[in-house]
Order: sequence, then structure tokens, then C-alpha cells
Amino acid sequence: MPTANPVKSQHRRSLKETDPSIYEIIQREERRQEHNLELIASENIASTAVREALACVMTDKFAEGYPGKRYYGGCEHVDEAEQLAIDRVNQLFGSKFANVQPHSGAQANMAVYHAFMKPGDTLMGLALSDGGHLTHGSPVAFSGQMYNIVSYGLKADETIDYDDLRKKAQESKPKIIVSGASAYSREFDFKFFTKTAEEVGAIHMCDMAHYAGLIAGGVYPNPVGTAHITTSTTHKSLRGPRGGIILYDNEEYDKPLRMSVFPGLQGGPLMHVIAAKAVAFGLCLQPDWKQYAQQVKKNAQALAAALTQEGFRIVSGGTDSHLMLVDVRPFGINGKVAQAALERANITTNKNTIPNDPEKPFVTSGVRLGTPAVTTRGMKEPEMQEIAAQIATVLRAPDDDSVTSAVKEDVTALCSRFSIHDVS
Ligand code: DSN
Repeated sequence: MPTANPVKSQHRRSLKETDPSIYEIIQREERRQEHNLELIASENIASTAVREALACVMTDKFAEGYPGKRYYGGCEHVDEAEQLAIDRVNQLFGSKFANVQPHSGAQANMAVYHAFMKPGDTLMGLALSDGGHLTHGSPVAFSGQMYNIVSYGLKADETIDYDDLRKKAQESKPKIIVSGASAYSREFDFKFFTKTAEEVGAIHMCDMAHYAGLIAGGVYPNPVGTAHITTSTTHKSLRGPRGGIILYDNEEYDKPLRMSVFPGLQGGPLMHVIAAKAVAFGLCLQPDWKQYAQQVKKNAQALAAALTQEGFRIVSGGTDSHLMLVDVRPFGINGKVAQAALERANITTNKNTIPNDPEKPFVTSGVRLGTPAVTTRGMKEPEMQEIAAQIATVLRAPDDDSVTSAVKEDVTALCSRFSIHDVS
């Protein structure tokens, strides 16, 4: 009688049997997602197909290199998956070249900087306090520590100050000018960035991470074909797995960018994540993606209008995208208090600095809200009215537990009408 292989029998046990602790924690997170309104602008609800690919056997495979040119054997199937991801993302955004290996948006940005700048060279990006990202030159991140940073910002109406940007570019002669943001609700004039960059001999890199899903659906300007290089994450409004991409048209950028991602910054690509990216890009190529993107934007505009009616101030007066910055000071509170009170009512947001914020980044005067996740659940304009009223009710009495509990019941009921399990 052959003896049972103990490693094998353990290997095929379910997560629940093998590790009940982590299984239960995951169940709790799933219940949190089901019963909470997710209004964090950078989050979404990945499809079953994306999550299935993320959990596939390709997690086992080392594939340093690129399709057709790997440093390991046995890459024929991961090659196919990576090539499909490349072809689909090029089709989706209209790019000629794509690198789908960056592990995150931050690493995609880092790879572009590493390819075209030396430490000490000048990088221009939107100031973090005006909506930029850590990787766009914040002093607490690698970008601000390795490069000379010249930030541009907003003018009095809380939109990009293009005159100042051009003046600063002419004075500082940056190597790279970054467009794109984490907390800017309006459209970027990508053509202006390219024109300015070309005047000073710089590369215009657009970080479209926040807007990618809207761009894929045709409801936000597409930087690809205008910006010299475009980076993105693949989760956020694009609703795929966590990860990064780099898109470009100029063949001269191909070698430096490939070398910068691998072997410059990364070793083995995450092939299961790349398979999941391919699935997500395929879903974005379906005709119903346009409807989703349109609804995300309509919902954001409806939410911003309803919050204004409730007495909040929306930074820049509104939104052209999926997100908005809400100044909560008219309610006599700060962003930290607002986030905590909303969380007690099962409404998940993040506190966020607003332009010229007198508060520290850990306190802030605002919250950032976004509609990608609630739109994935199927919510539309009437639900945005409901949500605005719930937010206002909580924030008018942030310390009143009876108010918070009553709103939490309403939020849970709203969530159960739009279950995450019903998402197609
Ligand atoms: N942390 C992300 C966001 O919330 O916008 C940016 O990468």
C-alpha cells in the first residue's frame, strides 16, 4: 500500500481548513465591503473573473524578462497571457507599446523617472497639497528625495495654474513634467502639458491612474497619443487587480523603459496579476464599459450637486470625473472628525487636504469622495441623493451616536439593495 503524501494532502486543503484565522479575517473583510458604502475614490470592486485569475497557478511562475525573451524555461503560457494583456491594453487606450509588468502605479512612475532622469535632475508635478501624488515629488517619497522638485499648483478658482506651470518649466528646465493627480476633480489640458514640455525639452508623463477607467469609457480626455508616456494603476476606476502599466508610442522609449522596469527596478513579474490585468482590460473593451464610465461620472456630478445643496463646499465648484473634494468646514468640523463619524455610519471615505488647507495632513479640512465602487454596485443618481443626505445627517451631529446609528441602518439597507454579490 503506498503511504499518503502528507505534504500533498495538506497542499490540497481549502483555505478554511488550512488557516481558519486568515479565512475568517477575509470573511470579515467581505462582510465589511458588503455592508459599507465605499466612497474612497481610488477603490473599486474587482470582478469574480479578475479575482479568479489573481488566485491562479501563475503565482508559481518565475518569468524574468519579457514575452519570447525570458531567463527561465516553461514560460510559454505566461508569455501568452502577458502578450494578451499588452495587446488588449494597447487596443483599449490606443497606445503602440505597453509594459504591463510594474507591480504598482508608484513603481510605474519610478520606472519612467529611472529611465530618463539622474538623481538631482528636475521633476515637475502637481503639489501633494493641491492634489498631486506622493510620487509626483513629495519630500517624504523617493521622488522628492532623489530629484530636484519644482511643483506647480492651483490658482484662486482651484484649477491648475497653467501660466505659472509654464513659467516654472521655462525657469527650471525639468527633465519630466507630470500631469495627473490623486485628488483633482477637473480635466487636465494634456495638450498644454505636451506643448510646454516640448518647449523646454522635457518629457510629458501623464499619470492617469485615477482617471483610467473613465478614459477607457470615453468620458475623460485620453492622454495617450498626446503625453509622451502615460502610466496608470490597473485597479481604481479601471476595476482590475492592483498593479501598474506604462504606455507610449515612441519606439525610442522602448528599450530604456523595458530595462528600467526589468532588470532596473523589478525582478520576476507577478504573472498571476498580469493574467488578471488581461482579464480586466478585456472587460473594459466590452460595450457595457462605456455605460459604466458614464454612470460613474454622472453619479459623481449628482453627488457633488446634492452635497452642495446640503451646505458643503465642493472644491473648484464641482467635478468632471469620478471624484470630488468636499470642504467640511461649513459644518464646523475637520476632515479627521468627518472620516471617523462617517465610518461609524458605515460610510468609508478618506480625509484629504484641500487647497490652502490650514490643517495638517493627518487632520485636514476635507474628505475625498469617489463613485467607482458604488457605481459598480449598480447605484445611480437617486442613490447619490440618498448618500448625500446620509453624509449631511451624520456630519451635522458627528458626536451623536443615536444619529450615527440611525444612518448606519439606512446605509446597511441601501447596501443590501445593491449587494456586491450581484455585481455582474
Ligand atoms: N493611494 C492612492 C489614492 O488613494 O489616490 C493613490 O495611489
